[in-house]
Amino acid sequence: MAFTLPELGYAYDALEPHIDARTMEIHHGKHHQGYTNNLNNAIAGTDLEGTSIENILANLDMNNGAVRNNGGGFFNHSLFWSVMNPEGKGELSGELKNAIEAEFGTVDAFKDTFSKAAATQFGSGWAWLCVHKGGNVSVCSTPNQDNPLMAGVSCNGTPILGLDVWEHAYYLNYQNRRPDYINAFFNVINWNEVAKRYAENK
Ligand code: MN3
Repeated sequence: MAFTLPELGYAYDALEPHIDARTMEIHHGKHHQGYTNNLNNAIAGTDLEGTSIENILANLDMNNGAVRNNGGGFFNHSLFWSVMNPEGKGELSGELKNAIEAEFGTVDAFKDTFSKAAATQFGSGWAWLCVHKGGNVSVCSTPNQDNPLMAGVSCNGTPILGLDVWEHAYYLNYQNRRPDYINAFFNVINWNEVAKRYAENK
């Protein structure tokens, strides 16, 4: 059973003005489709075919560039689409908010930490909010399509919120202004989905 490109769950223009429709269309339809196709090609005929993406990443040979880059790309974008929705839908509350305040002090301090992780990731990569067994949360970033599920990566935990800071994620609308894109992301976070992932993985 090959991996398939997940549906967005909202229209390409649903995140405007924060993330523009053309960027979403190319990002989902071209970039994510490409990672999906290349992942399927990389695992075809191997023991990895038919296993879950989480299993593939947790047992990854970091020297296997095709699976590392495309498996990461497949998982990371699937998470990314799911943790966004149109502005004004859902807010941070409940046990996830408590965990964030326990770790960072305030929600604003969390946003600062997450924004810094996203802004200072040199070149292409991702910023993450992760949950650990017991319920603690942490923030980290990874280069390229790496993610915290990979055993060979310096940050760990289960990612429950991710922000793509590759230039392809923002360049059409924001050009070199990555900090503006990061600020805009906070307007479209689907906190209900992040809270669900927190509860499932704490
Ligand atoms: Mn991307």
